[in-house]
Amino acid sequence: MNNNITAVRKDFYQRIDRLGLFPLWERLHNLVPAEPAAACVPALWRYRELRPFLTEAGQLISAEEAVRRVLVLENPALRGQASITSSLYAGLQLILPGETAPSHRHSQSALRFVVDGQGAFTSVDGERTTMSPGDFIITPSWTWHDHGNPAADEGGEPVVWLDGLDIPMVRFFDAGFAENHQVPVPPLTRPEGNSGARYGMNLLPMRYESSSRTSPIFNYPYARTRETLDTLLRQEPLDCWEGIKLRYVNPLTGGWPIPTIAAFMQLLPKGFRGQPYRSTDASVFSVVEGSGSVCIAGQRLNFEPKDIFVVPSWAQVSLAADQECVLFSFSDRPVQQALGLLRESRESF
Ligand code: GTQ
Repeated sequence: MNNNITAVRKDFYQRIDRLGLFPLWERLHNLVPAEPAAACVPALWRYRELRPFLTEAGQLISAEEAVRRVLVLENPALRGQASITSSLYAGLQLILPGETAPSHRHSQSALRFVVDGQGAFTSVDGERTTMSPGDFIITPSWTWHDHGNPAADEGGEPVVWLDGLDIPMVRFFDAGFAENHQVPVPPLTRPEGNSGARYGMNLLPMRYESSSRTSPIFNYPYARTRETLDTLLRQEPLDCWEGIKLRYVNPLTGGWPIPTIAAFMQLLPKGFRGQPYRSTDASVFSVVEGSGSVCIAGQRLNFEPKDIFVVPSWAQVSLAADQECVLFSFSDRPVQQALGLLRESRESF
């Protein structure tokens, strides 16, 4: 290019820069890429490696003082942003016997996926549910919630769960509010199991109408999920990409359990070698049972139970199981679907 033109343009760019302007033509391809250029990268957290640090955090600070004692899983390419993908947050929360994480509420929706230990409980708007490994539990936007654990002499043991929240999404919209309850543990107003009986049995109370966009079930227990996967493994053809994969559902609508977050559970039979696929919804996986590997954009990562890994948007991914594997995952699929942005592609080797 003519040197003079280059210099004249550069001068122009400098003069408009002062007014907070820049020329689109210099950056158009970055702003409107031919395909997703994900900001996040593939990553895996080995539970075996990080568990001792959770234990240490448990000695460092109480749940009461911390409010939420969580080690946040930050995507290596998104350090400082409390994000595991561009739109989602994930963290591992520890609650020790006898502890209380005081009640608060916020615009952000949360899911809890129980990873280690059992018997802790979470309360949502006056109803409590007890946690077991593999349970998928929801805290809807703007509902009061506290967490607790029975004292050691009442059988309490350390419990760890994976928190998944739409924190980056709500931050993107600058739409977040939060407040603390006046008391750490507000009184219970319904018996345990009430919402499961009301909404979780393929039946609904007459004249029930909800204004919430979130599923009225707040614990989807693992025992039932596991049994369903097992039955379908014996009765259904395997999907070549995903094995047996089910999505958690809001029984009122047939839609997603949380307006901003989809959640899934899948079973890969021993020896499964999945075909490659890609999707615009980046996914966070928590390994429930079995060991295997995931190949993400040509990079193979081996996983064991309780490990967590992340698959970026539009990265080619394939799953392989050495033993029978059960994988939980979540993504921002409901939002992409609502906006007409979701794109998927299934490939074969
Ligand atoms: O349990 O309410 O990991 O408010 C981050 C923010 C958990 C919670 C997190 C939260 C919570």
